[in-house]
Amino acid sequence: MSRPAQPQDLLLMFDRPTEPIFMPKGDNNNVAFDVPPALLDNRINADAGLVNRLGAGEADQHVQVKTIALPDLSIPQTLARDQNFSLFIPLHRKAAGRLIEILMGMRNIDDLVSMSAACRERVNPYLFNYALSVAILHRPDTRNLQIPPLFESFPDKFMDGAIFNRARQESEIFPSGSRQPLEIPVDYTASDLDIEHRLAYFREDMGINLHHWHWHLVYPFSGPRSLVDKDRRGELFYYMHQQIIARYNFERLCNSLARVKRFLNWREPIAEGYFSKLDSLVASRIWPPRHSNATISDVNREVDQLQVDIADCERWRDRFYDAIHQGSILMPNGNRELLTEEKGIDILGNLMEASILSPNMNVYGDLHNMGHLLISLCHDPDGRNLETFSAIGDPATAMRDPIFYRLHSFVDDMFQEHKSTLPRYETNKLVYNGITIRSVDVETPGAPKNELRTYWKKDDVDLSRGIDFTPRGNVFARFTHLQHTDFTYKIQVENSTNSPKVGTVRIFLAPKFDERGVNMLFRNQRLLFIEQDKFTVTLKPKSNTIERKSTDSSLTIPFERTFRELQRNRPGGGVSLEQFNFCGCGWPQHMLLPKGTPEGMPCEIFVMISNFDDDKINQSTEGSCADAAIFCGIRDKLYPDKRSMGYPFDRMPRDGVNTLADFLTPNMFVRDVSIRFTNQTVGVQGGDEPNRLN
Ligand code: CUO
Repeated sequence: MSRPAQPQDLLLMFDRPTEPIFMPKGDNNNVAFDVPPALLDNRINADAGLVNRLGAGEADQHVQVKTIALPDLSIPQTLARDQNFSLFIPLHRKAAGRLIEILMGMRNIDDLVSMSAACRERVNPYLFNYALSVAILHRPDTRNLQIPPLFESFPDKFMDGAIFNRARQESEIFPSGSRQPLEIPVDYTASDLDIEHRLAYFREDMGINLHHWHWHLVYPFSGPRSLVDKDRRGELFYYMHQQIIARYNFERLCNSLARVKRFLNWREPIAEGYFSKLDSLVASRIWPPRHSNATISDVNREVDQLQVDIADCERWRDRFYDAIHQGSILMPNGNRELLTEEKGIDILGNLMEASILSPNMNVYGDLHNMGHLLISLCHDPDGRNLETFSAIGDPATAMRDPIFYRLHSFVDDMFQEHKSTLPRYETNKLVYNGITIRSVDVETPGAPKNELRTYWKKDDVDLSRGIDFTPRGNVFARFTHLQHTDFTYKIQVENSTNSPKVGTVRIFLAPKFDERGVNMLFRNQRLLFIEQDKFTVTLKPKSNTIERKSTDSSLTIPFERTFRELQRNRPGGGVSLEQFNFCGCGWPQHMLLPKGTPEGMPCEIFVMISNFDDDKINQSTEGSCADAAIFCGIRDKLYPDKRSMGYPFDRMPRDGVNTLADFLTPNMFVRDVSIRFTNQTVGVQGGDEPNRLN
C-alpha cells in the first residue's frame, strides 16, 4: 500500500540511524519510505533492485516522499557523518541551529518529511536526531508526537559497550521471540578500589542521563530565537543543575562520602578518573577515558574549529564575580544591566549557559560549555591523536563522569554568590496568615511510620531500534537501577480563617546530619534540600488532611515515560496524536529518593504551604504536559510558580536564624524520617533476585 506521509512517520526516521532512509522501518519493518532519487545521497540511490533486495519491497506500507528543493546544507554538513556530536562545541551548536531552522521552516508535514528524509542521508546521525527532535517538539503540527528516548536510537550512549557484540550474536543465533535479555553488569565501569564508584548507580543511571539529555532538548542552545527564548530559562538552568548537585551530595552522604569538591583550580590535576566503557556504534570508536590526576590544557583543535585557553576561562570567571559583586553586568552597548532580585538569576543563568540568549558573550564568554569541553578534551587538546571528546563532552553522557558534579558545583557556587547578595526572606515573605501545619507523616506500606524504603530493581529496554544488524527483531538489555517503595505524605493543616484558602504545598527532603554526623547550620543544609513535590491545595476553614502520593510528584515522570513503553503495549497499538500528549522531560520517578543506608539514613522532610496569591501565574495549562514542571517548566507556558526557583531555600537566612528549627514559621513543618536501603534486587516481574554483592 502506498500512502501519503503522516506526522508519525517522522518518528520512524529515528530508527537505526546509520541505515539508509529507504530500508524498512518500524517495529515489524513494515514501513518503507519511497524516496525520490534526487533526495537520496548514496551510491545505491538509483538501483531500485538493490533497494528492494534490502527489504523495502516487502514492507506493506510505502510512504510517498515528495521531491523538495534542498537548501544549502553546508553548515550542518561541517560535521562529518562519522564524528561524535556535542552541543558544547560551538561549531556543532551552529550546525544544529541551522538544521533546526531548516526543519522548523517547512510549511507542512509533506515538506518536513521530504526535508527530513534528505537530511537524514546527508548529515551526521547524532546531529540529525537532535535537530529533528527539537523541531518535532516545537512545531505546532508535530508537537504532540512522542519522541523516542535517545537510548532507543543510540543505546551506545547509555550502556556498557560490551553488550552490542553479545546482542549481535544473540540475534544471529536466535529468532526474535526466543532471545534472552542481555544482562548489563551492575559494576562495569570500575571496581570498589575507586571510592567514587560507590556513586555509579546514580551517575550511570539511564533515567537520570535521559532526563539530562531531554532537558537540554527542551531548552536548546540555538535555533530560532522564539524557540530558545523560554520563560525563566536561565533561572531554570541554574535551578535544575543546582538540584542535581544537591541530589548528588545527598547520595554521597548516604555512601559515607563527603560533599563534592568544587572544580575551582583548573590547573590542578583532576583526582577523579573516569573510564566510561561506552562504545560508539556510529563512529565505531570507544569513548576516550580520563585517567586519574589528568590535567586540562589549552585547546586548539582544527577539526572542531575550537580554540580556547584556560586563561580565557579564568578571565570569564573573574568577570562573572565582578558582575555579581557590582550587582550588574556589562552590556554590549556599554550600559550596565542590574542583577535584580527578580531577574538577576535569569540573566546570570543565560550568561553562564551561553545559549544564543547570552546578553554579552564577548565579555562573559562561554564558561560553562568550555568547562565541559576542556575537561572532555584533556587527553587530546590539539587533536594530534585524532581523538574526540569524552563522556563529559555530551549532555547525554556527561552525568556519568564524577567530574561533572565538580564542574557544576563550581558553576553553582557563582549562582550562590549572587543569591547571597539578595535580600533575605523576612518572616512576612514566608508566613501564610491563618494557616498552620499541625503534622506531617510519610507512610510506606509494610514499613514503620516515617520510614522510606529503597532497593534494587531490574528492568528491560529494547535495543532493536538502535542497532542495525540483521536478522531483525527485539533484543532486550536488562539493567539494574535503584527503586523505592511508593509512599504517601499525610499533612494535617489548620485554617483558622473563616474562608477557604488556596496554598502551594512545597515538599523538600534533606539529610539531617553532615559528613561528621552532626547537625548542620541552615546556611549549609539549605543547599542539600532536594525538592520532591509541589502542588496546589484548597484549605477549608478548620482542619484539613492532605494526602499525596509519591507517584504524583510534579518533579518526576513515571518509569514508563522515561523509557517509553513499547508501542504495541499502548491503547490502539500505535502512536496517536490525540492520545499521547507526551513530554519526556522530568526526573525519573525511580530516582525520587536517595539510596539511604541499611541502618536507615536520618533525614528531614520539610513541608511548607505558601500563599497562592503570591505564587500564582494566570494561565491555563490544560492539555499541556505539566506533570514534571519543577525541572522542566510547561511547554509554551510561563513557569508555573511566581516565586524564585528553590524558594524558600534559595537565599541566606534572615538574621537570627542559625538552624532549620529557627527558620520555621507556622505554615512550615519538619518531620524526621529515615531512608532504609535493603540490598536486594527485585526482578523484572517483581520476584526477588539473588543479592548483589556490594
Ligand atoms: Cu546540563 Cu553542564 O549543563 O550539563
